[in-house]
Amino acid sequence: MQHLKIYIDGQFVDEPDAKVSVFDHGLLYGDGIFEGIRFYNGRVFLFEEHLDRLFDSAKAILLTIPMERAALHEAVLETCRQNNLRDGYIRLVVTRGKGDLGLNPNKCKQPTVFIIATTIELYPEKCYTEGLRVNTVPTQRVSAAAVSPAIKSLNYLNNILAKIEGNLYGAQESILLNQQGFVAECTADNIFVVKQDKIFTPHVSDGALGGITRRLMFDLAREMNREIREVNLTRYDLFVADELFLTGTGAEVVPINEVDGRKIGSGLAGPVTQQFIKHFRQRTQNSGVAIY
Ligand code: PXG
Repeated sequence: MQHLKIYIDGQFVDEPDAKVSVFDHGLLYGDGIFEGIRFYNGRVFLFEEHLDRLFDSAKAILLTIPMERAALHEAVLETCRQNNLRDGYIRLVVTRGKGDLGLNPNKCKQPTVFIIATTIELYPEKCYTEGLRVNTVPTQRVSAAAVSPAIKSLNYLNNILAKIEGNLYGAQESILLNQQGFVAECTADNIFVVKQDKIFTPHVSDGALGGITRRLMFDLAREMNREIREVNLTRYDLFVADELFLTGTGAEVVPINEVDGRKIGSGLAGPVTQQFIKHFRQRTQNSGVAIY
């Protein structure tokens, strides 16, 4: 099998040779940031939005990305080309770089940049018609006063603990609540509620990442002559929803059919969810930045 070509610090290397130091603070402390980006039909989807968020995450953690935006843009496209891919997933990572065993980032002189482009299939098609079984979990979303959930950092232990708890319940995704008991988001997805033909989603300030797919839902809603309202949501609001769905770069738009043992809808994606899935898929096919 042909190895993937990985971009790392200005070079393309075969996957077995793509290595970072054991002294890299991305590894030692989760000190770094990333983006997960999809490309469809030879075009990088919502590319500028992902770069905007990456630069915002960098600014928030006082990390200087050691490349101009235009060069990073080109490196991402070239990584797709080097692997002859037209549909897949990009992981763009910037770590604090190599330092010593102290956590002080001042010792890290050169951030590490690497880019992986590969194929992905997160959920089987059945999930998009029938939905996922999810659970709320005891691990709370980290508070914005501790580490802002708006930063897409390499520090995912909060989400991973929630995922582990969901796994223990046999759930396909886990929903995290914030410290006030309001719904925040899932481990790698935002959440939406449909009730009596109205659409709701948690505020970003309730502990949700400002998801790029989440933001797209607001645009698609306008196309559909609908409105999405940002509100505080409780578990009760999830239990009595007519429809629930998740959004994320990996998951795309995926219905939920059960939450904490409460059935949602008829067992098939509800009409509003189906409409979002349809409009989302159209967008993926007719927009994006050309790779070739
Ligand atoms: N919340 C969290 C905590 C996330 O990590 C989202 C929401 C959705 O955001 P976007 O911008 O993707 O609509 C994410 C997405 C993956 C993957 O492979 C995705 C994320 C993290 C790790 C893996 O789907 N982030």
